[in-house]
Amino acid sequence: QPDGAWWRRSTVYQIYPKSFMDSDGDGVGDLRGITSKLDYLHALGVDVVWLCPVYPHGGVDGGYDITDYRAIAPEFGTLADWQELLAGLHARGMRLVMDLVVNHTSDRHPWFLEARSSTDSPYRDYYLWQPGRDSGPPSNWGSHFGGSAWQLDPATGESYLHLFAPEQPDLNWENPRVRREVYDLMTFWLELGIDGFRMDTINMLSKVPGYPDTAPGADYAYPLAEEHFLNGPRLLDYLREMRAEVLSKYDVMTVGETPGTTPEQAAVLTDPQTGPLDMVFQFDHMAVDKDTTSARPRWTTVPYAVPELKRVLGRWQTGLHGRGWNSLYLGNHDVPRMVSRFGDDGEHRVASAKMLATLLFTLQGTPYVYQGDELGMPNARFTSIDDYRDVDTLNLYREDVTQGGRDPAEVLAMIHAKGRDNARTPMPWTAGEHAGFTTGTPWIPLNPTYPDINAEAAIADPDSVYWYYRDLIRLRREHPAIVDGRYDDLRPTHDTLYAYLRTHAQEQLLVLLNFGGAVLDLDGVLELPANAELLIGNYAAPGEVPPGVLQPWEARVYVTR
Ligand code: TEU
Repeated sequence: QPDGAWWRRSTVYQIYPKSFMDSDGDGVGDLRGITSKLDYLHALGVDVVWLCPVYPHGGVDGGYDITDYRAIAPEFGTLADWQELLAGLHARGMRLVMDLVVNHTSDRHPWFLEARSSTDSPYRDYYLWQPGRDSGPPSNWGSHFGGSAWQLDPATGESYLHLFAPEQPDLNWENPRVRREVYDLMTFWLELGIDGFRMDTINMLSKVPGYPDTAPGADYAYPLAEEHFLNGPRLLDYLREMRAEVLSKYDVMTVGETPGTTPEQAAVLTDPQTGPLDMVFQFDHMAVDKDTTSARPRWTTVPYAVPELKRVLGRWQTGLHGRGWNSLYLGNHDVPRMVSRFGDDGEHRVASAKMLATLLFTLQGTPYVYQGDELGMPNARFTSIDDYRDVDTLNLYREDVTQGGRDPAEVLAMIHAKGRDNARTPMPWTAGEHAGFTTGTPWIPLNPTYPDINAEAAIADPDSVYWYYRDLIRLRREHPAIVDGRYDDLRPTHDTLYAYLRTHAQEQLLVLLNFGGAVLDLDGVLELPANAELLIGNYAAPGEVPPGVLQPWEARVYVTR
């Protein structure tokens, strides 16, 4: 992994295939739809596309419950369609990263069907089975989607572990045959010419032996036992074996999804010489707006403190500098829209979307743009639970409202703020029927903002969020300080100003971000260097704005040489 590795200089664009572009009118996005939009992606300037799962699946978790690792789900197309997409990307100088989901399979995967048929099945040990305890589950571990992480299987009287839905049984990585299966399926896609893997929940592969109970949650019967399955005892062995057996033979990038990981652990995982992965998705900044005292912090929202956001991002900037590599993201298919969550999706939507993009593109790491964020798409507020599709959201509603008798309005408010469907509505291409996404009925309602916020309108407007992303993507390519420079936070405790330096042998960048809707007077706070040249900003052209004052959600990047 040399310093010049291409993935350090790349911008990645994440596609949620079900919602990107539908070519055949069935209301579900597909591969030919994506291929029809390659010129759009190329014009934006992205280098790499990460495709969320397109494999045959059980229909429970948006493709993350796979039934066949070596094929394409019929609603997305055929392997030939996929090869055409890959060729189209490569012809334009772009690369393709596939999702690797191997912590669990679908319960309809042939391995699991075999495994559950009897305790003697040769596939039994592909999964994690345990006898119950005192007529209850084997341990108190909770699933990410609510309820126990153990599912009793009446056929054999044993329970299997599922860290996500019951339809997503966890694979047994202790079993060398399971590991061989995974290495072989990875090789299958690598031989077809892909450029890397995004590895789903990759730091959950190794569970603490014996599944010890975790501390009980406040009013939550089955707490997440993260300390017993995140970065477990054999994780590094498995990933090092995977690198030796498979990845070391190809010039590809890998990004591991690693919740609950510290910069120190990430430095081990992504060490340029010995690390098994190239970069990680860390989650610390996804926690700044959670109420951590709640029994279920994931669904809570509190206003985030800017100094806390700076502290968390800064800890990763300095912690990995020269030691490993990080990904930069503010949104994806699992979290709300970045402008609604960290910015202002009302009056200052455009300015704040651009300001947040400036942050994303000027830190050290590889930036990930989630589809629609380049348009400044806000959260989708649906008024009825019937409009939502996500298993996680529907489980919450069932547990809290249907079974728990809680006020539906309260729970819908939580879903508006934090639900995963916020990011999963169809990509708005035009102001026309179904936003140009499909000629049929979309599988989930459109974001009602599409008549104003769509790709066609954005491309026609030189001041749009879209054009600003294009500029940032190009800027990042031209400035070694962005990719390789040191990071220094200039005012870590200021309540609304985020000001940092990126310093490199040849140049220094100064980034100023106003995190708020109030005008920010820099007098007495920070002095601008005399020889600074403005590289990019989200307000008027250089010279047209008073330099000593930051406008609402203003962003500026200066260079000094
Ligand atoms: O997400 C795993 C993850 O770590 C969680 O943050 C998850 O997003 C959250 O618990 C759900 O609200 C990955 C995928 O990105 C996600 O879409 C899948 O549902 C999950 O793994 C299971 O494969």
